[in-house]
Amino acid sequence: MTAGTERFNPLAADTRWQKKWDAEATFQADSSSGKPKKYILEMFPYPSGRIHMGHVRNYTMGDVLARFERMRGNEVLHPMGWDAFGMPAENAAMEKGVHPGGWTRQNIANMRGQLKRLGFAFDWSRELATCEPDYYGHEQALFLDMLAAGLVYRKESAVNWDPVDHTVLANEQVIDGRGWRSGALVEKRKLNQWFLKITQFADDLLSGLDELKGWPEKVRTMQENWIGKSQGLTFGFALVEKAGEHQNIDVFSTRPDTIYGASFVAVAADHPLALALAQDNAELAAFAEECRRTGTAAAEVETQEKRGFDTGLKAVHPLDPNWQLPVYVANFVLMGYGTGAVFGVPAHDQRDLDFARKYDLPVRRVVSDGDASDAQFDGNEAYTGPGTIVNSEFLTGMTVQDAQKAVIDRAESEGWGKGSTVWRLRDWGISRQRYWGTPIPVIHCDSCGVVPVPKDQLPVTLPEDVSFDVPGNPLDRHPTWKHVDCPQCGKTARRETDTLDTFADSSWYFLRFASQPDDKPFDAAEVAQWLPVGQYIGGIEHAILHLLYARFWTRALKHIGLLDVAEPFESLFTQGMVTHETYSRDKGEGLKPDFFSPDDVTRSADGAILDSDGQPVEVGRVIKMSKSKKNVIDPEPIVDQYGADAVRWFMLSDSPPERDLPWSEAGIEGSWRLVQRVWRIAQMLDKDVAGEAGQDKDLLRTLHKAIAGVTEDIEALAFNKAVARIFTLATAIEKSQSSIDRNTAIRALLLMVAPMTPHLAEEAWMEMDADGLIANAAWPVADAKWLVDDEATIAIQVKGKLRDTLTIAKGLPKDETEALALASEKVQRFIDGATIRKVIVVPDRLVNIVI
Ligand code: ANZ
Ligand code: ZN
Repeated sequence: MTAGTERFNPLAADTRWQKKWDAEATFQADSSSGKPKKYILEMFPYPSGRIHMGHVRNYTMGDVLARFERMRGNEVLHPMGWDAFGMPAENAAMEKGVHPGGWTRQNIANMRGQLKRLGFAFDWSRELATCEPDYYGHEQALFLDMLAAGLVYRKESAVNWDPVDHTVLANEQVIDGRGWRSGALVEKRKLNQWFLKITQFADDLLSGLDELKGWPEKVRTMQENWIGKSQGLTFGFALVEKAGEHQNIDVFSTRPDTIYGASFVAVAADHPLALALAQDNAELAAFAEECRRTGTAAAEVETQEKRGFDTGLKAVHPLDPNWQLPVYVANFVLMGYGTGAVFGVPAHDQRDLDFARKYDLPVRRVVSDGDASDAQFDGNEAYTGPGTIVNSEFLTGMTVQDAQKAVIDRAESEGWGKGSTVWRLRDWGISRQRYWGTPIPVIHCDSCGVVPVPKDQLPVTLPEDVSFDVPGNPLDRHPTWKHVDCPQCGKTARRETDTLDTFADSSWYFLRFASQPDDKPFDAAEVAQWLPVGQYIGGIEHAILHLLYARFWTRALKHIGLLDVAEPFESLFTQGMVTHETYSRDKGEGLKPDFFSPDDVTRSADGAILDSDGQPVEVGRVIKMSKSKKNVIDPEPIVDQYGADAVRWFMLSDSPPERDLPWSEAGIEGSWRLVQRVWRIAQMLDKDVAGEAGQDKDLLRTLHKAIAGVTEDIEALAFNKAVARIFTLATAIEKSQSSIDRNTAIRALLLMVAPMTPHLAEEAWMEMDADGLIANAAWPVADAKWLVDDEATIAIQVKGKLRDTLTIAKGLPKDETEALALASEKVQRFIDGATIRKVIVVPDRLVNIVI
């Protein structure tokens, strides 16, 4: 080939190299390799049908890292698969009359093709889809192991019930309290549901967060809050008069130090005491019903007006038999937390203060804010800070902390309370009354009860012949599927028709990627080769549930003895979103505006017009690409037009990876030009050069600084910085007059862009007559001597006499300076084979060799 093609042509290059990588199995991970192992993982996608820009950004980042780590000599596992069960497939089945399986598999085929066109270095040989029996069958085996280990149980619990469609609804299917399809008001129904005992690991999941130094602080805090460990005192208030069975109200408090500031006791609407009283109090029953309707989600409770119902009962203060407190049923007390009852301290808790002002209850200061310390508390803002206890008998004068301890000690010694820990975390309800999920592998027998499906009968596969024309669970109404014989007694029995929450599927997929035997979910020894995942990359939307569940499964499997790893993800990175401005037209009062796709709009400096009618549309804020706002750019036509490398480059270069990336036409065009510029630089390689290397010191300094910097940047996932450094180097190459040094720099430049723009890099590498694929080449290493700016001239003495001078890079380490000095021919002549007794190095100045 002559001087090379003028322009880089991705149309030809992209497929050529993609085929080559496939044919050579370049990115297949070898579990038995002796090289150091690195596991790079991006959160696997839901096969919705098409890849979106968020995927492209996510997978490009992981890809750069994976390719980089390979070039650095690691054996890299970088797999891809499909989180393929879930509601959208059933919705498609209902709306379009297709089979969820067919729909899902077609989507997977489409998206696999799209991913392949982007040239991601995935080990496709390990591809998996959670909807296939060879995945979910192993999940069923793990479920049975957990069941045997006592980590699974069944309990009656409330579900959302659509009374028109006669079906259970997922939380996402309840919109403003109504069923998403029927529009009917959703009811709470009690059903027997399966639970996983995540709370057994609450303490461990919490303390484990401390070790996760490679996780964003923000995510660790979110998990910590979700687990929600609270320490305090649980104690009983005696009722002055018995209410039915009830003699006592147990409360939980994190602030026992404020016990002398109590002004009321309140119980939840679902508290047994409230339920008992409501039986012959219609007014209370109505109030409780209203509390239930308005919701008890934490966020709602915070914002809604604090309201209560005075039961007329009185509770006795545990530290003063003459002190009686009114007992309320209140809408801000939740039944599912602590004991479902509290004592209220208005001066030091905002909810209690709002409540006290509304019902005109006493507000007594018991913690001094440093200024005021009298019992009279004015104002409507509770004081929740630290301070000295006041107006509190034996506690007065103590710090908040000491007073907490003092009250707990006294309660325990007098026997009316106990120090206790309360968790916000609840066990994980995993039952879904859905078709498109992993069947829960148990059988219900009238004689034997719940019987696990014997492992040799796994997988329990989903029936294919199901219909979605009527609401409800197709597994339940299937004519034959659920009718089986009991594996224990042989009598007629029923299969469980609940399927597993799809979060179960994503709680162990990273283990199956690492090891895929046929006869078991994974091999512990092989998993140990790869795990923990060195770098996990995904969206912040998974900061809580997915990551917590995956951490829990890993621990649970370790607990059972199936695994040796406790924390699955050593480092976590949450990338920013890809955003775009919106185009809309107001449709007048009360109506939702019309949104338009960027494809249908022509944007200019002064605004945008809709192509179809030539009239202006409103240009809105730059926000996350979403179907509802129609501000989505489909990656595929962009890849058609610019090739994979320009798209990848754009994903990396314009914003720090944790920030949002605004998509723009100008941006992708800029990337395209920069890709071409790298190509032109590659063409500058001069094949027949002679002469001495090391002449263009400026270039070499820039080169080695770029190598050191890019290496560091990629390690830190600071891709945009790496790109910037590459361009500094590009400019230096373009200016250089030394063809031999330039060649060195061009080779290194290509190696450095290889993880980012791999097709271009392979193409240029081939034209250079280099051996093999650049994907297999070694990552360049910076030469320390070029990393310092200035040079120093040093004197080299042998036995105190000047024998040579050398120009070296300033700041060169002592051992390297010494090595250079000893390498001098003149110096060697004076040493003349004698034993060197000592070498004195004064950095940047002098080397004295004593013989
Ligand atoms: C008295 C008190 C005084 C409280 C004070 C707070 C401040 P965290 O930190 O979230 O665990 N509480 C207890 N159970 C509750 C329930 N089921 N529903 C609503 N509120 C409940 O919060 C613990 C505090 O929340 C407890 O401490 C209790 O109010 C309230 F100056 O007791 B506290
Ligand atoms: Zn039986």
